Amino acid sequence: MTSAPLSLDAQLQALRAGALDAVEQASSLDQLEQLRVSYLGKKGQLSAVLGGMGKLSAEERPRIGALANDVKEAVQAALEQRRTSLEQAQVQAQLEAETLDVTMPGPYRPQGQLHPLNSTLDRILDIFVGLGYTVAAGPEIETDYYNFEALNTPADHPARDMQDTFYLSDGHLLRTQTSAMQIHYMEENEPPLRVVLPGRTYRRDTVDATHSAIFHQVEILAVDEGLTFTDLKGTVKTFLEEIFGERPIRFRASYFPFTEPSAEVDVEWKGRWLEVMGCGMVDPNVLKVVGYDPEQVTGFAAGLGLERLAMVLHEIDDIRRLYTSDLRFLRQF
Ligand code: 2NM
Repeated sequence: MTSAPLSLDAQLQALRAGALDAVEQASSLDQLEQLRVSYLGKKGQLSAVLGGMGKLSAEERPRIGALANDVKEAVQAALEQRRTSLEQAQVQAQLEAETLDVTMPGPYRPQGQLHPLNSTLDRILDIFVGLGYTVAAGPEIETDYYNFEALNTPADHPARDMQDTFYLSDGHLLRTQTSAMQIHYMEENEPPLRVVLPGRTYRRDTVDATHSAIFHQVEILAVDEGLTFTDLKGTVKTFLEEIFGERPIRFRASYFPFTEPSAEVDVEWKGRWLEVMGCGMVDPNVLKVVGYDPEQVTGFAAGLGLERLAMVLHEIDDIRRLYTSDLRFLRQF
């Protein structure tokens, strides 16, 4: 027994039922698009069924045509409805996945702070910049000329001793004082000048609580017509008041190869005199060496050890703490 071919009527009804069912089951927009192509596309199932319309009688054709249209519209409507609900579900899922809990604690970002040497240096530089000084820098590897000879330090001076200075095999050395930079600066600049030069310095010291082979100095230099020791004293006093507050200071006669006269400056601190800097009028020999005329200009200079000042200000008892990067220590500042 052969089953009679289904009438177009029945085929359209079956197509509609199948399509509506499949659309209802579709679980993604991709799948839905595949269904649309499969049912309503140019080469889809509805077109295939309608291919048989040519054989229909003239009375049947409008009815089947109207039915085909109904089916098409029903499938289209179902596709549209399903698309809307799938899209809404997708948005809903996305919203849930991206929910932001505004009550959640933020990520922990550890807060760093300046190293005490840097914060101390910043304070010093700010003071001198406020007085009209320019900040400058220079090389750490020097020649004997810039580190000693130009600074009026004679060949037999103890500071030149191999015991005190790091010499490189090619005859260069690691600067033992930032003053070497002043010579470069004066060579490259004409008076009047006011400059503050911070930097790392090197000495062959045995390391202990108050000595380090690598340390830092800050020096100032002013060269102009008519500068006197009084100008130097005023500058030093102003600086120390900014750093330590208003308290007694005293100048003690001293000696440096590159200044004459020279003095050391003490501050009264916790009931005792504390030596904090050296200073003096730049020796005429130094001015001559850089091509200045000591009859025309005079200069004053002063220098201090950065570690020592930071240690006094922060009550640090051992210079090595400044270099060992122990966070338990550094977090205190
Ligand atoms: C000090 C103390 C006294 C100084 C002198 C010079 C130069 F280059 F102008 F001669 N620069 N720095 C100087 C003078 C430094 O530090 C304790």
